[in-house]
Amino acid sequence: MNVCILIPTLNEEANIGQVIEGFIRQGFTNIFVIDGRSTDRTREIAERMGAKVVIQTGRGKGQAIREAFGMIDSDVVVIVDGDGSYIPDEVGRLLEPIKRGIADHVAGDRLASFENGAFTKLNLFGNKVLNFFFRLVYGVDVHDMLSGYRALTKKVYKSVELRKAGFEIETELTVETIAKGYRIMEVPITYKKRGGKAKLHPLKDGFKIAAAIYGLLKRYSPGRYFYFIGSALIFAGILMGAYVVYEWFKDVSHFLLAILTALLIISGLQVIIFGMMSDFLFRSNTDLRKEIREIREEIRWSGRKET
Ligand SMILES: Nc1nc2c(ncn2[C@@H]2O[C@H](COP(=O)(O)OP(=O)(O)OP(=O)(O)O)[C@@H](O)[C@H]2O)c(=O)[nH]1
Ligand SMILES: [Mg+2]
Repeated sequence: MNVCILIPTLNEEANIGQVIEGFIRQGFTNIFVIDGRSTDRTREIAERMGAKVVIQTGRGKGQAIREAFGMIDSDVVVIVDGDGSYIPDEVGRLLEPIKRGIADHVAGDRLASFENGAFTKLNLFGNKVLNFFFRLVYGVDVHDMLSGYRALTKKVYKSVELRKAGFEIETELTVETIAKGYRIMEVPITYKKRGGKAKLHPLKDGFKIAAAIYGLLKRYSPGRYFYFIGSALIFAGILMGAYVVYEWFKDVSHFLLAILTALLIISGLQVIIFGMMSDFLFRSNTDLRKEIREIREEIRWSGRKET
């Protein structure tokens, strides 16, 4: 099983050397640095240490990862931040479930360990809220979906469809994995304080990630995407209706509010029905795509036997 260590970097001269060195010490020689046009010595240091260094053509961590996936061909890719916050010695924890064939995508869970003190209070809170939100809307049990330390098998990293350019990339990787029916698993890892300067803006990127979590739900379950919107409309309608009825008992009539109540509940129901229909269409479409994938694999294997 050959493994490529993929490191996205943007001005990480303070950390990149020790990160690469750590992986080399573990016996990994295939190290791929995808750089976002750093203006410091990042690329020079990485090249000197024997890493393959490529400058990304676009912008953002997401675009960098997507581009790198197209250039890599090893059995497994390990993605790790170049900021020194993850420990190279712990890479075995990520690879173990893949070696044993029980997972296709393994993410390092920073929140499971007692040594997650490197989080700022805001980042820890934000991470917990976003993970809670993810579990709520997807109904899938993940605890650190924004982790920057993860291992993916070739079938996963070659089939995920990535469109997000920035820090929503981890969300998209998680959603694409479960939407395509691959097995994701979390293992506890340590999280250290990063050296150098953070590139992530907690509030701006936090809101973008929250929006991505909801927006990407369409790819996993379009039904759910509409059920939540429909339920919110109906909930608002019920609250308003309760107020209208309460006032009516006091001999006050709210005509316009009563109409609005009806509108909210009816449109909520319609959105839910729309969700049911899209779920139905999506399911048959997913089954079809799965069938096509299986047939394609079959053809590929029988082709191999003949040659
Ligand atoms: N190629 C590339 N790498 C990037 C870009 N932005 C950030 N990175 C790298 O992506 C990794 C994660 O970025 P960080 O700023 O550490 O983000 P974070 O780990 O989510 O946030 P912190 O907790 O503040 O460290 C680091 O190795 C960055 O150098 C980019 O635009 N292009
Ligand atoms: Mg970091």
